[in-house]
Amino acid sequence: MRSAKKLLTYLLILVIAIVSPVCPALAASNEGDSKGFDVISKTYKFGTAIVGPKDLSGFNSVNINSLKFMGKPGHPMIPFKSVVLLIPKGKSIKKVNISLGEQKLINNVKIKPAANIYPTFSKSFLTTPNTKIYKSDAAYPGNSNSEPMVQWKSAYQLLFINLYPVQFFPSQEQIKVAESIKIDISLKDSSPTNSFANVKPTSLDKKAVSQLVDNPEILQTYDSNDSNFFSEDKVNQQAQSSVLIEGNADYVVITSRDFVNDFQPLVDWKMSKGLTAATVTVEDIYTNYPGVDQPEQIRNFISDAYLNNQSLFFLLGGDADGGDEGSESGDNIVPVRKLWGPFSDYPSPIAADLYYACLNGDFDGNGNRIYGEPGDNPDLLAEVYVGRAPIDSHDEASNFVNKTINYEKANKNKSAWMIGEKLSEDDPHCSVEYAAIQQDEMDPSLVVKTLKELRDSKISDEYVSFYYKNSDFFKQAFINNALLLAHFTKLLVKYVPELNNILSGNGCDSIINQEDIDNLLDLTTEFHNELTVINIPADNLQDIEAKIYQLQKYITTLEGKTIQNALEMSPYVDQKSTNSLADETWGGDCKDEIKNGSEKEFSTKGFPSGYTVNTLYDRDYEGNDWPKSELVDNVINTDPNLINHLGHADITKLMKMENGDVDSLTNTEPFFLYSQGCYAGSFDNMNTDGTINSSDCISEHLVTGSNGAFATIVNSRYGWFTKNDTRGSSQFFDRQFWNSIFGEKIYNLGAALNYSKETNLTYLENSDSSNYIRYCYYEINLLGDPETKLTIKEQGSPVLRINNTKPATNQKGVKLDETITVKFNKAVTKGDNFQQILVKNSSDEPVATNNTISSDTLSIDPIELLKTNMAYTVYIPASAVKDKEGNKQENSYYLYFTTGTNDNVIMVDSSYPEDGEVDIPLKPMVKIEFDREIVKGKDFKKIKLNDYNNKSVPYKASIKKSALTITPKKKLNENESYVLTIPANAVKDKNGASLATDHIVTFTTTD
Ligand SMILES: [Ca+2]
Ligand SMILES: [Ca+2]
Ligand SMILES: [Ca+2]
Ligand SMILES: [Ca+2]
Repeated sequence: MRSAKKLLTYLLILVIAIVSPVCPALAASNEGDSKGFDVISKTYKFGTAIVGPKDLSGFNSVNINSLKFMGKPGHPMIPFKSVVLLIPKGKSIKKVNISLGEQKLINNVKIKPAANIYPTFSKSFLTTPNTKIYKSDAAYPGNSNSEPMVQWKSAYQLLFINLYPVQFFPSQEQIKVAESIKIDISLKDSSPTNSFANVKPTSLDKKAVSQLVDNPEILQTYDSNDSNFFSEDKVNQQAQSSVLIEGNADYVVITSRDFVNDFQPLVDWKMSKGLTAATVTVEDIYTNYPGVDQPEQIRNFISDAYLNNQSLFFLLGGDADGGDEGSESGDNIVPVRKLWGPFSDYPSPIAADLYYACLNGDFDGNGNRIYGEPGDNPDLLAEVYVGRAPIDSHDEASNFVNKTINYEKANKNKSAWMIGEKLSEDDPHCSVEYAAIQQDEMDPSLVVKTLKELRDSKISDEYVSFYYKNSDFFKQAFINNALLLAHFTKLLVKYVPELNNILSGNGCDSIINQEDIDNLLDLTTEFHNELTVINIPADNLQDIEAKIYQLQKYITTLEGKTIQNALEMSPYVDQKSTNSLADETWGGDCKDEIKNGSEKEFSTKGFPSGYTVNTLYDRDYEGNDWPKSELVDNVINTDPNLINHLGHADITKLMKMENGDVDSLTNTEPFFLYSQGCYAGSFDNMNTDGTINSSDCISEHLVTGSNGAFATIVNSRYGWFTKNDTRGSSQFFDRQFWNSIFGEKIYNLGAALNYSKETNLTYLENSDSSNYIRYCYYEINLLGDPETKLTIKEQGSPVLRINNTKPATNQKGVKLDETITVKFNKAVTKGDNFQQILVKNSSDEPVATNNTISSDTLSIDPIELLKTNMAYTVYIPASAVKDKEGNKQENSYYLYFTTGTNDNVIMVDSSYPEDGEVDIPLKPMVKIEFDREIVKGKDFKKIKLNDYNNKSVPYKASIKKSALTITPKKKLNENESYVLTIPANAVKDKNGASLATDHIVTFTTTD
């Protein structure tokens, strides 16, 4: 049936021109100012709201450039501006005032709802709009801003607030769009309520905060020279002590007495890398630190070490399941704090080591012993970096330690694998089919009515919306012409049995044979015949006929291919959308955003070019279900470096492997895994039904086994995806994690994990049930060493990049005779696009240049002088040059500079005679006019006037203001060529500037 539907779909395509909707992105402007430290005022100006075309149900998307979307399933997708502001040191917020700029009313807009979000565990269904909201007269979201949320990161105080420039009036189908929103924050002096107010932030903190906030200029208020602050500079650092550690300890292992020796090699290794390190036992912590329970005692120790030992990396050395529950769990060695789970359908509290990284407050503001409720105002900005070695035995500990050390030592940069599974099946009830079945029994007017109703009631019909979104032609021909749709549907009904005959009908994709091809050709012919008797406008009919003809030609090439292959190679299908055809949701689509980078809603930098990224996707695999052996034999056992996965999982199942499969892996070099799968990181062994699983979760097997992974970042509970979209909450965290690595070059696993969360914090509104984000925020844990750095192309063969340029980018006052030099980080040779290197001025005129390479330097030498006061752009394509391994640069490079005034170089304004001029009188008064007043230069006497035989002709030279006059002392010969050479330094201006080059004029006298 699936294949039959695919073929139906395919038939639909034959009359459809796939045209991607064009949505011009308009720039949003954002101007802000900061007025001292008593008030922070910022005005955010928004770009034009782009209202997309109506879909089947009459819904529109509303986009404003660079804004994100509120994504509550079934609620209107409202663009929002996330604002994060740094509050100056020593201040607190008195009042936040929001004022809206001019509002513009746009009619006939019905904002589409955000898609449902599902665990990467279950089936998914189409989203239904929230009827209460969509029937309401009230504006949505109503407020123009979210509840302000204050968070602390070390000493820094940050305000999070979201602004809503768009208000939607569902019953009127109108939106009001504010062109700007002003935010005024009045501040007051205050003594800090933050326990870490006097910590001197580390460079990583500073970097993280500067990435988050809109007003990084305030960072300086935290750069104090106060000698009480701890210094990052260890030389000047006051040695301090916490209760359990003397002096500094960048890196701390927390484990039980039994395992201290097992972690010692790791501690030694870290120290050999130059870190200070220590091991602390939970037994000592429980004896020495207060707390309502053990997790709180451990956290109090971490705070103490953070404050007094400058500790940043904490490895929790022990498993944390319920204690002696099953064969693999011993004692609860380093217990975990379980945080509030937002969903009544998924009630389990969430195992969250975040609790040990975010050290402000106690995660239980309301004191009810339920931790991490929104009302507890939990700390969500981390002070320290935490990972867990979930070990229960000496063997497990030594496996973990050895793999971690081996990875760090190996320092190899190898391949990455993107692993994607099929996430969601088709909803079997397709409304087109439904309409088709219905309409056979109805009279035509009823058919039209039914179809219209279907059109209006189904927001996202499986096939129709796809075509509607992608084809203007379809929209016109079918949507606006329900009768035609009815005819077409009737045809489909007629052909369904036949299609089922053609295909095996067993639900699997099938091979197309010659008989199928004959049948398909008959079908298209018949279809054509029937279309010609329907009243279709001539233009449309022509279009359809052309497509049928193309299709028939194409059909003849299909023998031996599968339906899926046929779709994939179809010239009619926008290949990027192919996978939506079957309306399945593919993990691979999400993984591609990480592999290639994405600008969807926010920016994710993909893998650098030159880094080998392979894919194993159900989407692309024949039969759409790659077998486990493919993963084990061809991925893991080939020793990959990185694996990034999205697919169904549970506590003992991941990437189609079970615990036993993991235990028998034979890879000799451990890898890093990031997975969005459900429960695969449930290291507390909690099952979906709340019971404690007797065996450890599969990620524990990966990191504590002798092979497998050295670290994983995984969910302790459900991962979340959306149907037919890549806006799943887990995906946002996954993207930001890799952006941390590739975009921000934060390589420590613990730091990259923190970054991935903190950059998503704007999606979490304090007052609101933006629960999927909160859920992910809590459940994503690092089972691995937080200090370990991922090895990404920095060692061995660094990525080819430009180290510096001369002039530097945006340099002003550049000399007119400047040779542009571009220095790379290694020797280069000409690449494929060396000829495409381009210099042009702001009038878009190209500048002719001589381009040469010498070792690591590319020289771009303009043949003529550059113009004065002119902006220039130098474009160096990514593959203009290559290194000796053939790697090109990651990105094309643009260099901008502006030439100076004539200050640097004297220019010739006019010259008599001009170079090459003939018929010059025999007693000429040669006159060179410059662009400024000149005086004699050091080579004034070297001005030469030579005749044809290179014999010098005596002359008299004089300067008057900006003119140099040269008069031969005797009459020149008739019809003879002369060369006048004015050396570059013959004249100068008052500042000593000279000509860029010798000015040479050749002229010929008259007969
Ligand atoms: Ca904090
Ligand atoms: Ca265990
Ligand atoms: Ca609470
Ligand atoms: Ca466990």
